[in-house]
Amino acid sequence: MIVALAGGTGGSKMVHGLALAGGQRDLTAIVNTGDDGEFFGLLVCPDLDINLYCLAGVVADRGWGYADDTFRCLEGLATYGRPAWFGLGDRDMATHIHRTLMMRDGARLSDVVDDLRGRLGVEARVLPMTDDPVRTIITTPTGELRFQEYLVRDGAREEIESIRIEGLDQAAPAPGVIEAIGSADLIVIAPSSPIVSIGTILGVPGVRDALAARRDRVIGVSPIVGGVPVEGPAHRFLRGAGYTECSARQMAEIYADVCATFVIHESDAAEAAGIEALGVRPVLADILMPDRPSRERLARTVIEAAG
Ligand code: FO1
Repeated sequence: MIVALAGGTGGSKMVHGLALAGGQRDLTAIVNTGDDGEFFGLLVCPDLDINLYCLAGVVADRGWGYADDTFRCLEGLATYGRPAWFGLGDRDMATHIHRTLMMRDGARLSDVVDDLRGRLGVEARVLPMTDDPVRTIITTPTGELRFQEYLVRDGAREEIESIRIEGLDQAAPAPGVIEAIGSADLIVIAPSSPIVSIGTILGVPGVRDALAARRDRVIGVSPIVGGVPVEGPAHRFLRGAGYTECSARQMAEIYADVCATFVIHESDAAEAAGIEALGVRPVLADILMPDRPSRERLARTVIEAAG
């Protein structure tokens, strides 16, 4: 069994590649829920949905939301003066309505994800990191923002002063999370943000220790190439969390206690010695995943590198 820790757009590509390389039945994705939020009274879980849609083969080309969706409902809400900056498509909205109704009737988030998984024909196991509400709050010079307000509404424009993950200290790992880590043949840390995606998963009490106990079987993939994030404003999140360096080496340092092997881009070969000095084995590969073949190729490299 391969276990992947993943955030949204970057992480889902790695999860998809692992599914292509090793099959969905042997794959468990443990997914960040710190990006979740309430919109129009509906619970929206972007990273879980991106991974589910990706594994189901229905994700839109832009990497989030449902393929070929329409936005009539959102347009209607805008007509009524409602904020429509978060692109919830009509088909996507059905996911959020179904989830919210199930939870109103007492279901846990992990029950909902398993229900969505089955109905969308996904064979891989997809687990939220926790069933408890966890929300990433960003403080900028102009005030506190919910994660999606900072990222999507405001386009991650401002510098971050601090990052607070509400509810994380009280959260319990979702059923199956610790067991999956404990019994996995291989655990892959996807190239998602080390602060607001993977960092949040590792912050769920018990998860970092469970991973550290399997360190020899953990392999990470760098989300940074040439000092620049492959996707999203990871550099802002790093600075907001107090890191001055944005590099593959810095990523390896953040994961050094939980990860024995770290895959970096070939062009970052000069950072390999610094990574080795941390006690982490560096592996050089083409880690960019613009399309299906490159995702599968990287997944095979990761599986082979872990031995
Ligand atoms: N990302 C955007 O950049 N703009 C959007 O309008 C947007 C809407 C959206 C709706 C549902 C969903 O599941 C994801 C959505 N995302 C959108 C992606 C998402 O906000 C981020 O990529 C993740 O939170 C980061 O992992």
